[in-house]
Amino acid sequence: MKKLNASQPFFANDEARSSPITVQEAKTIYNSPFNDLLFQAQTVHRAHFDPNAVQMSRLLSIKTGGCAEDCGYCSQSAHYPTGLKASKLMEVDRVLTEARKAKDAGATRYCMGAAWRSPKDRDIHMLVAMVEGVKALGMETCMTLGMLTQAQAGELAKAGLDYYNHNIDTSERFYPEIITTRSFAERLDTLETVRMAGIKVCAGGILGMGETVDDRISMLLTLANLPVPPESVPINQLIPIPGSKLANAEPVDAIEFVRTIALARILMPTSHLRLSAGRTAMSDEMQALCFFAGANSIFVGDTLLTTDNPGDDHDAALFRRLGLSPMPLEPAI
Ligand code: SAM
Ligand code: DTB
Ligand code: SF4
Repeated sequence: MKKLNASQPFFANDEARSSPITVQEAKTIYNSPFNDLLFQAQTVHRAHFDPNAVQMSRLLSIKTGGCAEDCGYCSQSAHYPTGLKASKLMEVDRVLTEARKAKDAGATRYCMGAAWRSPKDRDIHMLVAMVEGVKALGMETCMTLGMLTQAQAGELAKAGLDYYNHNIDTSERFYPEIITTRSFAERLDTLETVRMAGIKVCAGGILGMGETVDDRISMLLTLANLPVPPESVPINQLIPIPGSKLANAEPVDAIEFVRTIALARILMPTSHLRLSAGRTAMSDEMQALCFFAGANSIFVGDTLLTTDNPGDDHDAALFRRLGLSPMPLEPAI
């Protein structure tokens, strides 16, 4: 077993490395002394990113609630009495008005989410118009719409969609305890469809659903060992939704959360790692540790899809306290 040694950084996706990283190797990294783990993660982080720059994305729910899937964590599943009102697909103009506000507030990526198992072909022309409109504002575009066919992914790619978010959420083992209306394998199929269409992949998961540490490690290994690791990896802390299956899930331990972020950074050195849902429940100190462990992206603004987010004032104060600055958009080549 490879021993973690702070003076010999362990770069999982090193060019020199030909074999995928093993479960045992990942466990060794995860379980190393906290200071060694964080030093290692920060070392990897600095080799690839400006350590004080944080990418800022903004979310909008373009179609809310009434979803056919039974995801146990979600406010939008029709299977649970969460009290959320369902709505139709939002008009393109309204989406663009909201995107403009997000850009003015400093966001560089606009992420549009729909509570669907998969989009209907008849909706694609509106989705295409949204992507084109947001791109024309000079922002990166991201969508999360459920499963896609090859043809749908192709249309969205042609419109200029930069990223597609599709989370694997947890380990393959634990997945059926959280969602029964679709499989882990279907999730991976959609990720492949998106990749083949030439869209960048955003895929991550949720901590705090009752999974074990081994499940978290397994989830990260699945992501890191994809043929090409996701360019963007959102790590969400469960926001417990009253009425949902996971309303009373045991909260994840903060140190374990930070360890998971550090392992994700070490396993996926060049991916943007997003400290996603759940920041309202985190202290500034915990968020600071997450940034030190290699998180370098957040959702900004006072709402996520259907739940609260810290908001611009709080985040501006946090950035000031930590000396962080917004990551500029890379110029398109
Ligand atoms: N319907 C699409 C799908 O499931 O792929 C897109 C929207 S869905 C809300 C996007 C992701 O948000 C989920 O995969 C899950 O990881 C995350 N999410 C949803 N509800 C959450 C909650 N209550 N707490 C934390 N993360 C959540
Ligand atoms: C992701 O991993 N987190 C975002 C985004 N991808 C689409 C969604 C978080 C949703 C939090 C619960 C809500 O607001 O409904
Ligand atoms: Fe539907 Fe997505 Fe929520 Fe699952 S996570 S219930 S697919 S909106």
